[in-house]
Amino acid sequence: MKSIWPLGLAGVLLFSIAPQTEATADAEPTSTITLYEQHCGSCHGNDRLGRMGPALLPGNLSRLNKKKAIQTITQGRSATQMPAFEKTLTPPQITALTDYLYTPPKEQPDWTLNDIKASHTVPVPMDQLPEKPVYKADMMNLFVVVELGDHHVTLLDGDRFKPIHRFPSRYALHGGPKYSPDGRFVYFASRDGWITQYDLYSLQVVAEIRAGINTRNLAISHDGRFLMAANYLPHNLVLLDARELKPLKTIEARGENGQTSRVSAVYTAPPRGSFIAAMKDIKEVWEIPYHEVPVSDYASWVHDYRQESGEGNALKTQFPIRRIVTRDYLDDFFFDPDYRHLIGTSRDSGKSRGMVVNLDVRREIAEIPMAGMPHLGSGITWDYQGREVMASPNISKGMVSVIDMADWTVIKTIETLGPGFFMRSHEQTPYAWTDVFFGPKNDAVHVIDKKTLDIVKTLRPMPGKNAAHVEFTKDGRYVLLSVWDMDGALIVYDANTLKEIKRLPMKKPSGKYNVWNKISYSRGTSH
Ligand code: DHE
Repeated sequence: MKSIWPLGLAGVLLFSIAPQTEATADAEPTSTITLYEQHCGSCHGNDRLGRMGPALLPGNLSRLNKKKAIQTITQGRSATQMPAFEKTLTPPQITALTDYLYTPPKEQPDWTLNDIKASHTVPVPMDQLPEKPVYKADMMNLFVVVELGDHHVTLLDGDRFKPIHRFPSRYALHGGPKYSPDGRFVYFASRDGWITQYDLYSLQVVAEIRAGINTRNLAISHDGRFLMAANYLPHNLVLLDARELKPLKTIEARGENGQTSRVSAVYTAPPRGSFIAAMKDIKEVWEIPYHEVPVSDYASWVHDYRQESGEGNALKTQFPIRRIVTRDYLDDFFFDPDYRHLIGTSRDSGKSRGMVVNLDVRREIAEIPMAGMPHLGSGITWDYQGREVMASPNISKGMVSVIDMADWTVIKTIETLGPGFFMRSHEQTPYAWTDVFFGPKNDAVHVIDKKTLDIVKTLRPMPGKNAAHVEFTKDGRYVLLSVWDMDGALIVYDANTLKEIKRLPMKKPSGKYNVWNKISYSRGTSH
């Protein structure tokens, strides 16, 4: 691997993204690289390989023409942390920066299977772990809470709402951490490619590996054998053994047309025994079955890895790719509860529609007309008047769409105080919660009655501070909500009375993940 940022450079620059100076026509001429480092480097990396923001190399910009790139730098990008630079930079400076982004780097960055293997560490091997937890708690009602503000994770007792432990994470964890099927191990992915396996019994890191340079997310097979990481850079998927993160295989994201692609995300489809990955730069969805892999073969690959440090022969033929060609790119997607359908959207098609892909017949079978930019990845489902509905927030308009999953019609559009990012519910609660993540009213959270589809209450947990992302306790009786601020908090509400129960100060808490809700694939949460 060539030219990578120093890994120890924690998030000191993270909050310096906002434009700081006023642009003037007679500003001193500045070299483009200095300009880039001054305004873009803290989020996208001085080497353009991505940090909190994505990598900015020509190979990752195939869907963005220069005109759109200029528009993005000038006006910012909705649903991301990308600010507008029109008050900071002059039009010629923006054009120069854009040209620079489309200039290939001196050395093409790469991260091969050998690089991945070389990054692998196992501080505490599995056979040295204790049999029982080193503390007392209901292990099924634990939460991990990601604190983005100072890159830490808090492990919380979900009965008493007391922190059990707080430990440093890799820089910029993103996406939901994934649990092993028994809930003992949790796996985190950071935007700069690190995968960490953490033991919730003994409170220590078991293994770590760098699976990519710029990573999207991580999925774990429902049988707990495999992990798959989806990358923006390089353009690939990386298969790991979930026991101690041994790397098994890299799968290049190359379409039928020969073009390579960033991977939008990868998820597990438990009833299918497959990983499902959507491509970002080619119009394809991939199903990669793992259920056909016999346990005995799997054991022999691990043996191969240990003995020869190479890919086992069996690996070369296993994990076939089943391609589904779609009409549009899939940036964001969701599944129905039995994983027969994938519902996806393209963020820049301007067509505002959801594509429904049947994974059995492997083609698009319906289109859902939807306004704005639905955030399907945050969708949830529940029973409504005897049918299954899904609800999705919208990252460009103040609305929640409720969709009938039998005929794919929008049965209600619920107006909200602004565009939202996350939604949550639980089988045992009458309510669904949605935030108003973007816009001036982002301190509000709406509570929707799942029977009437009306907003019944709007809470403002800390006026003036961004309230977002809730998660329920195992029994659905309490809701934990984040206030996304360096002086933020995790606030616990009674899920029925909607009264505040407790407030724990935290540093920009982002997502929180309940062990039981995740391993039981609750319909009210993300998977
Ligand atoms: Fe996320 C989940 C993509 C920006 C916080 N986000 C996800 C997932 C995807 C995704 C595909 C599901 C992964 C999983 O759980 O396995 N996110 C994207 C984007 O494409 C987008 C818009 C632009 C980008 O920069 O990548 C984006 N996301 C953000 C943010 O700016 C957020 C608010 C702050 C951050 O951490 O960068 C953010 N995303 C989250 C969180 C989850 C997430 C907290 C997990 C939600 C959950 O409950 O599972």
